[in-house]
Amino acid sequence: MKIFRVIDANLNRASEGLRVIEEINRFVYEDAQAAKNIKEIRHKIRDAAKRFDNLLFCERDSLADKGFEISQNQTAKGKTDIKNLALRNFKRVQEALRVIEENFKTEGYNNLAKEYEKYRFLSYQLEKSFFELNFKKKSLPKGIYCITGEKFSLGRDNITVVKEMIKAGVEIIQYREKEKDMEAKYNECIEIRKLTKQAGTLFIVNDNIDLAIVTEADGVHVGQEDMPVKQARKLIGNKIIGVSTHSPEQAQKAVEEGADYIGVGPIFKTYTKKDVVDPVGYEYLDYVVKNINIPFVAIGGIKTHNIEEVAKRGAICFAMITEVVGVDDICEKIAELQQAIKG
Ligand code: TZP
Ligand code: MG
Repeated sequence: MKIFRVIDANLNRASEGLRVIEEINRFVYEDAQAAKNIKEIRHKIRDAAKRFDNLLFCERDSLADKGFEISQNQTAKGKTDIKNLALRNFKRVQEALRVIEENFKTEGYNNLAKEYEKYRFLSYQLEKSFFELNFKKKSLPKGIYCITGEKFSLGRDNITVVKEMIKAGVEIIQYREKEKDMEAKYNECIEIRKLTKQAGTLFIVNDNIDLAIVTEADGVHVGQEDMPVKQARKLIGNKIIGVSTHSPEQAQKAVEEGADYIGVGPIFKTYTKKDVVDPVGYEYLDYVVKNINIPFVAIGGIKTHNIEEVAKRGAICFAMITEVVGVDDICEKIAELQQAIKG
């Protein structure tokens, strides 16, 4: 039956397409879970028609395929990139599954047709998450971006302070700790990762990319003296990379190199950070609002009394250390700041 020749060709097409996507997930994005998901559907697609294996083989006559030359010509055309390669292969898989489904239907194999329809819908979902995960621009949450600073925390440790921040409902917390050794930082980050995961709060590690990776943080924040974004990206893959910037040139460079967001500041004088550059004032903030098209967070000396003005100039995310960690009631302070942002 000729339909088995069609089905055979399209089973091969679907599995090959999936294999290409599987390898992209595995070797390019090093996303073991996504690769596993693709592998599972690839096997299911094969197994569902297993009882027809003999028929499928008998009908196969690849060298006599009249379409071979056409597809060879198409393959020869131009170069592509990973995004395109993945997209083309998802489409290829979906088309092949549709063909299998329709052909089984014409012969009355309705349950099988339904099964392949299910795989086609699954592949739409996998396509969506692939592109969301690997190509969607990441955004910063609106509102308060909390940063730890144990020595300003009125004797409380970082974990206690983080718990208060989470209780107050902040959506992003950065672990910044300049005094402790790696082991102490690692232990704190593991605990903070657990707490932030439970709460659905983004967790960013300052400076140490290795620490961000091993503690499964959502991302890293690097300064101008730290590892450049391009190299950091190679290590941290698809996770968030934020970069501190103090000038239009640094902002442009961060965008070109693929940062997910930039820190803009210090807007005001701050005594919290050692070797801090002079305040950049509103001039640089205004430049970023007008010219930079990735998310940014304003930082440096932001307090209840000046946050409204920073917001009026176009900032929607505000990072603070002392204003938050240095008060008795962190929840009350966050509520006060959130109110002040609204003006
Ligand atoms: N980067 C620029 S200013 C700054 C950092 C980490 C310190 C911000 O601390 P504070 O207490 O909110 O001024
Ligand atoms: Mg740094």
